[in-house]
Amino acid sequence: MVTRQVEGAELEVIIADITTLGVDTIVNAANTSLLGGGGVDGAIHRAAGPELVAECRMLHGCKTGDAKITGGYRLKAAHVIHTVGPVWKDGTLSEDDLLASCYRRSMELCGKHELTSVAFPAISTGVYRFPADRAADIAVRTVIEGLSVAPSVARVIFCCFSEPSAKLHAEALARHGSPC
Ligand code: AR6
Repeated sequence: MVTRQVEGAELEVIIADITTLGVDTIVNAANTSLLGGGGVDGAIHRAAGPELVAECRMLHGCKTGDAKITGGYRLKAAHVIHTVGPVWKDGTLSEDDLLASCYRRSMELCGKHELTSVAFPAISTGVYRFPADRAADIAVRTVIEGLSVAPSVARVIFCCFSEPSAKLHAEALARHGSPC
C-alpha cells in the first residue's frame, strides 16, 4: 500500500490478517499472562496451534512494555514476538513511553536473533483503547529508531486491520521516513 526506504530497510503499510504473513517474525499484542486472549492475540494463538501456548507457559508472563520471543509453530512466520502494550487511561500513566518500549524491545529481539523481516500489528489500539493516531506515530517513529539496534532487519511491515489504521500509519511514515 505504502512503502518507504529508511536506512537500507523497506518499511511498508498493508491491510492484512497478520497470521497469514510469511515473515521471519510477527509481533503479538499480548497481555501480561502471555497465555492468549482476544483480538490479534487470539487470532495468532488459533493459527499457531496449541504448541504456542505451551511454549508461552514456560516464559512466566511478560511485563507491560517488554517483549519475549517464541517459535511460530503452524504459522508461516518462524517466530512470534509477544509484547504487552499499555492500557490507555488518560495519557498521564506513561502510556506513550510504554508503547514505545514495546516497539523498541521487539526491534532489539529482532537484532539479537538476526531476523530479517518483521510485521507489527497496531499494538494497544484495540481492547487497550490507545488513541490510534498517537499510537501510529509512536509505532513508526520508534521502529525507525530501532533499526539501529536491528541491522539484520531489511523489511518492516505495519500490518493494519482497517483502512483508517493504515491511513494513520501511512501518514506517520510520510512524516518520519524518506520516500522510496
Ligand atoms: N491481524 C492484524 N491486526 C489485527 C488482527 C489480525 N488478525 N486482529 C486484530 N487486529 P487488540 P490490544 C488489530 O485488541 O489493544 C487481547 O485480548 C486490531 O484491529 O488485538 O493491544 C490481548 O490478550 C487493533 O488495531 O490488542 C490483550 O488482553 C490491533 O490489532 C489485549 O487484547 C490491536 O488490537 C491487548 O489489546
